[in-house]
Amino acid sequence: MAAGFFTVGATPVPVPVPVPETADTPATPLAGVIPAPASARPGGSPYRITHDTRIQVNGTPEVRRIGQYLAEILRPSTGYPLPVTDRQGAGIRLRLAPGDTTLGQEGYRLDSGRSGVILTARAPAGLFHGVQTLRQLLPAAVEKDSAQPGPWLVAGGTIEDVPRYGWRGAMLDVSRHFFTVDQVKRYVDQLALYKFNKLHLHLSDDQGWRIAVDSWPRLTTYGGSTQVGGGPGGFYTKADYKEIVRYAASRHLEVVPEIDLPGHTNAALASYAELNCDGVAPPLYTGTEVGFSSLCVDKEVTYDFVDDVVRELAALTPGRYLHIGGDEAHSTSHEDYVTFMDRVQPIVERYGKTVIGWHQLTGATPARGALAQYWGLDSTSAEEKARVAAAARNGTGVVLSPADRIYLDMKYDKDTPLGLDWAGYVDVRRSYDWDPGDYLEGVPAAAVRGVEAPLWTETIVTSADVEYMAFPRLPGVAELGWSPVSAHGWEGYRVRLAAQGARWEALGIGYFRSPQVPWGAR
Ligand code: NGO
Repeated sequence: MAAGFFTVGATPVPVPVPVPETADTPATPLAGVIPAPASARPGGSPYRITHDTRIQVNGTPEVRRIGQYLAEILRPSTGYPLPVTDRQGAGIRLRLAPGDTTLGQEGYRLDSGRSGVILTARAPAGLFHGVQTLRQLLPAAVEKDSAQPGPWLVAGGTIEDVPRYGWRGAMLDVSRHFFTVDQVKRYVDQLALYKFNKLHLHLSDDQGWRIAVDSWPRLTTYGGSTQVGGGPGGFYTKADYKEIVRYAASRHLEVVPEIDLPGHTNAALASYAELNCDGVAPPLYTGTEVGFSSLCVDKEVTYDFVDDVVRELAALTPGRYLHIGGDEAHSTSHEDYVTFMDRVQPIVERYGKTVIGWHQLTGATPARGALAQYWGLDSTSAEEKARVAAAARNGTGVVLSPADRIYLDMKYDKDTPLGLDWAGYVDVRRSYDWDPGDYLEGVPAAAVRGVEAPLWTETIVTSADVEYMAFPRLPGVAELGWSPVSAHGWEGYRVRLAAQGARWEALGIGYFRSPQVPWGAR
């Protein structure tokens, strides 16, 4: 190990305390960002962004786009022109080094010193994540949309950073309450700040069908016409959906669409009578009970329907995965559930996608290469956990979303005005302080693909609601997904988290001022 090099979180854990900003002290030490970098070697002079700073990109259109994205963040608050150029010179440089295999597809290196900041990555996603680090190294005021005094100093030294897991997801339930394209984009921008790379959209449920399917138009025109509490609902046209996918991709997030099957399907059953075993369409549903609906497993039309939906959705999905739900099929017998999953998973594969389902899928026969999203809790039965572990040993990948840890719709405490509490209260420490690597007994470490924080929206209506539940828990999930286990430590984390508060205020993100976090004065 080179002199002065320290691995974040090596015992004893260095606690990166944000230092007060003075004319020549950078706002944030290199290891002060969230998620904690894999390694940081502070040293040398800081870099000062000035009126003369250029953002130098190395020619490819993707790198130029990332340079422009960075410039758009920095220009309003610094008031500097920050041209994006391929001319050499001092400043911020973004460079691709495709041969640098140590950085993987998402890693990056940041070198900062008196003459500039150089971000190096093997692939554009790495540069994008490096930009998020650079952004967090600057004072929180950099996020404001009007000119601020500065100074704009980036601590000197080197960060080398690669993610622990390839799946760092967030799920938004747009069925229980509908969220517009702009609302989804706002959340995407917040996810990008913490290096998330998957946006899972829960596009259908009992209360609403939210994605246009040309061959079954009533799914949206009727099935999308309401939501929990009876509001007008809504749905995405294919153009809307493509715009979400495009925007997410511009922030290096892959959209994972979910059609929840065979339960959670009242909106579809209400739209098409023939999908019901008795041929009678139920009314639209605006309550919050679960487990009462099921597609008719014995009817051929069910599989024609699933085929059409999957075909059209797969065609809108550049990403690899298609989520088929599979949770709480309480109105489907076990035998029917297995039959249904045996027929539906090959449909997903036929349209070139890989299956992901809630972990109940492991009670059927997961397709080869499928992923199971675990949403149990400490009190989940040993038998159910063992089923997931057995599937994992058999090749099924696991994405961890334990409800009593990272369900963002769980209340923080008894006074939280929004959210549910069926999995108990989930305070900030509880959501952060666990290790995905050894969470589920009997699951081989290599089977764990990462973590995902679902936000179910029975009680969540506005973007302000989303943000109040996501912040401050969301960055902790990002750290669980990105940072090495050696970087994990609540005492250091809560200090770094506190420093994010000013950034959220600058971004207009309302958050829960958890008493567990030493927030600064407002
Ligand atoms: C459960 C249920 C959802 C609820 C959510 C509320 C899963 C996978 N199925 O999670 O329908 O909205 O809890 O927390």
